[in-house]
Amino acid sequence: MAANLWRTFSATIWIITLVSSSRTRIYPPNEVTLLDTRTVPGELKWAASPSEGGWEEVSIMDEKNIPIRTYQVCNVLEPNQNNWLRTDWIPRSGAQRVYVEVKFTLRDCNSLPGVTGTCKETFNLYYHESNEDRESYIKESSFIKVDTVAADESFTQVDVGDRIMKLNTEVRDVKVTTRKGFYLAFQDVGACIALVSVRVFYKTCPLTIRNLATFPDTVTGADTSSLVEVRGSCVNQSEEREEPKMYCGADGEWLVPIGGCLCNPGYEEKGGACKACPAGFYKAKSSDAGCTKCPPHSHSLREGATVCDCHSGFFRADTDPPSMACTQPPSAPQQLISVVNETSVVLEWAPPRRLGGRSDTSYSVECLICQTSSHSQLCLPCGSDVLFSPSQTGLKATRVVVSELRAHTHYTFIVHARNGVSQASGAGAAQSVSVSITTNQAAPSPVTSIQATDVTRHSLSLLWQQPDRPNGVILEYEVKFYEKDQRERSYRIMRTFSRSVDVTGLNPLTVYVFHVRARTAAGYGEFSAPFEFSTNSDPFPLIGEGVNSAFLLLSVSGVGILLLISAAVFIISRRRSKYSKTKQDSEEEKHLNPGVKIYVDPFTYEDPDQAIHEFAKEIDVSSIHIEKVIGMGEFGEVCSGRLRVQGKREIYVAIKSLKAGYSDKQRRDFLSEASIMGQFDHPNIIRLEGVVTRCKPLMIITEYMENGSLDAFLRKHDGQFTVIQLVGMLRGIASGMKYLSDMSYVHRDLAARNILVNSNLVCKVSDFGLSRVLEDDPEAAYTTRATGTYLSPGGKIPIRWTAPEAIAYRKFTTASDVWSYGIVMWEVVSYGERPYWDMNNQDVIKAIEEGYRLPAPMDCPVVLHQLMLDCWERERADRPTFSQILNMLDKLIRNPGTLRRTGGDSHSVCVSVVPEVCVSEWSVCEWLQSIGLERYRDTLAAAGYTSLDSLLALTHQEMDRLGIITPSHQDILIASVQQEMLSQMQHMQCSMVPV
Ligand code: ACK
Repeated sequence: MAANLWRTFSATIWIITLVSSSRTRIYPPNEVTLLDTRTVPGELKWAASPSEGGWEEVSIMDEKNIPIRTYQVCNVLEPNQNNWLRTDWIPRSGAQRVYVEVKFTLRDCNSLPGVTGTCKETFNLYYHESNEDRESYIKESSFIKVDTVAADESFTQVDVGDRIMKLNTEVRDVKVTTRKGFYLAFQDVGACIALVSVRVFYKTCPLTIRNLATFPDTVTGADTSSLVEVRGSCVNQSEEREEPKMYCGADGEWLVPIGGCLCNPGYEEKGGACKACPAGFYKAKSSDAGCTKCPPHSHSLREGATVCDCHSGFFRADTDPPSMACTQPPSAPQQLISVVNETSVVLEWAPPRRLGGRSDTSYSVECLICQTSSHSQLCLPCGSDVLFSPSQTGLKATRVVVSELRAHTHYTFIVHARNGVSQASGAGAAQSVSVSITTNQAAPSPVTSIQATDVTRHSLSLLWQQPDRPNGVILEYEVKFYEKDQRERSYRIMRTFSRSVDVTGLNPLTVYVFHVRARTAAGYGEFSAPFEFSTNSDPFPLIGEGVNSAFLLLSVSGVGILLLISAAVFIISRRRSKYSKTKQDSEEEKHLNPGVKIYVDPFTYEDPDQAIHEFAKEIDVSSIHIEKVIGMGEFGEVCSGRLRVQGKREIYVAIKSLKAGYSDKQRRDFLSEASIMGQFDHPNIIRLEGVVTRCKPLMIITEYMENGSLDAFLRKHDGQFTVIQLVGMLRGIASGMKYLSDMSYVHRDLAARNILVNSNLVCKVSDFGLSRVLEDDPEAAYTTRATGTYLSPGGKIPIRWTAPEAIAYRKFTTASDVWSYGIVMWEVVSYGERPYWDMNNQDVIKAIEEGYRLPAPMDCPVVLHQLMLDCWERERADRPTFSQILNMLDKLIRNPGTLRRTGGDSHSVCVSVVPEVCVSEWSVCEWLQSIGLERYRDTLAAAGYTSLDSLLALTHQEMDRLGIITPSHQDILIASVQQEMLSQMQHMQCSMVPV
């Protein structure tokens, strides 16, 4: 009956309700259809339960006469209907939520007679997830209900008659995430219903391009509220600006675009893609908005240019942006003018005529020092000492001051103009203009380094270097000094021709400030910066305080001419004696000489312990750390170790100890060395640190000398030093000996073995004590009458080092120390050779008596051997003093050229054009060389000036007559000859050397 009922209405229904259908249907772009009954060709053949009398498949025609499948059921008259219709297995194809769109018609129960209680107007929709696509029967219990679907519209008989469309469309969605696919089922519980079409689909967010990033077709999430985060990828010829991202919403809409991409350089955005810039355009950076026309003086021939190329002759600097026009280097600076002021010059110029389209023009100044000969000009770069203000390169202003130039010198200055493209435009592109100038005379630059040596309580010697830029011949130095505390309220001035001066009459333990300046014909230069030196302290009572400084000033500043004249007279009258008898034999005089400290013989003390405690500091033995034995002395071992006195830093020391079982005399003799040493304070005398007398063994602690004794040291380093180094060592010894002689101390055993050398090659006189010469020197020998020399019995003498008068009758004086010093010189220059080699002592004494003297060691400078011979004068009064020796060595150090001539030379630097009248230490030629005026050698020789004496007669008129017309040369000749005569006053001799 149900079937009949349905049939009663069905034909009419289909005609009026069907929407257009076709096999090819158009769906919304964000929906992917999994099943559409209207596109299925042939029968659907879905499973139905019961298979008979329930859902029935009915094929009908749509309005286009295309057959479609429908399912119908209309068991409205029978109660307890439970008719199931199940679709085929639908693969979910990645979908997570599927939509079921059901189009159906439903008969209004009220329009059916006699169905009350049995007729329903709804049906139920179920789903069941499954991997299985062949489930044969409908297992109702495995289905989950999606919803009860009621019709929005139902129709009646009347409706049908009116042909009003009553098709219902209901859509339900369901999450399907657990299996590969699912089944849908429709449960009818007693309605009159026709399922006209069923469509199953899921939603996607379709492929899209947003902000130049492509986002792929994306299946929506499982829940209605879920958002799927999707990362986009940049379109061709673009790069990521910021990670492109969007969210795919459940309804298939893209939401919240973030980030995006930018077209690469050379490309611009057009219609969501990146297109190449056309020729004549460029885009430099991806962030640039779009392609831009090439800037002036540039072009791009190809598409996709990132920068435009410069036209020929135009350039772009590395730092120029691509948007900047191409430019050119500047032309040369213009109108360069120079204003010379002594040794500086102001250069000014006008900017180049063409700046090349840029505003970064800068200038640099090249400085060349030029010498012009008749044919050519030779220019070399100026030294780094030339100053440029504000700078030499990178100048923005068109003016520079060049200073510190040499006086009277030709310079060429080249001003280069350049800008940012000078380099890019190639070498030589810097345009330039030049000017040549000659500097004027200038005063000398300041002296930059001053040293103090021979510092005593009342005096010191200053040494300094010639100024870096003398700017002419230096005629004189002026030394200004004052007590630091006094500032410049009262100062003293000394003048000297040499680069050293002995400053005397100073107060002890006082800091003095010294300034030195040089004078040339152009006047005085600036004073040097201040140099501070302190005088020494003195533990002794003074006999007469202070040397008369006024006298010293008078003598040094060379009130001169008067003195010189008397000096000249003196020289002539003393021609046979080169060295005056000033200090020899003068121990008594010393006591009378005010201001000179003398040494006190510790044996004059009744109690020798009193002397030791007056002159030596007692050291706590706990502050001494003995490390190793370094030798054997007469009284016991010599060790090295460390001394730490409280409040002072730890120092290395040598420790001499007195071996056990000593006699009183030995104790006294041992300690006498410390009592003597303790009185001395000089950089070339070994320094006493103190003594240990309060416990045993007794010790004498002195400074440690790393290189040990000089003779062994030289033997070890045979031939390894320069002559200047050797002379430096000799100078140190002479300085120490001068100090000792000034203190009236006679050493008696001066020999290289008694000189100690520290790590700085500083030589210090050591080995003091009164009995030692007679006792502890292995070189000391008893002399006998067989030598032809008389002496009191019992004394032992180091024959090879001792002057004949000391050997003969024990006349030990500073002059005999000078003899020994001559032997030390020989030892030093021969690198520790034994004097008189293996001759025996008697033969040595005999040979000396007969006039034999040691010959010059190999490579010995003539001047040094001459000085040795002077020290070995038979007459002790004819020997030089240590002060003279020191002066001589200083002079040699200052003029190292004079050391070049050795006995082995076949020819000397200076070849005399006329025989030297007097073979003094300076020939006229050498002397002229030392003052830089050897050019006048022939002129002076031809005029009969063949000795330094004769040069004293030189006057300005005489020099004018001889053609020596340069005023500064005249001045220097006169000044220098006076100076030389002063220093030679006591140091000139014309004697042959007996060999
Ligand atoms: O030639 P040398 O190494 O130097 O051997 C002798 C040894 O002790 C015996 O006199 C060395 N000597 C003496 N006094 C000192 C010192 N103050 N510093 C270093 N070595 C010293 C000397």
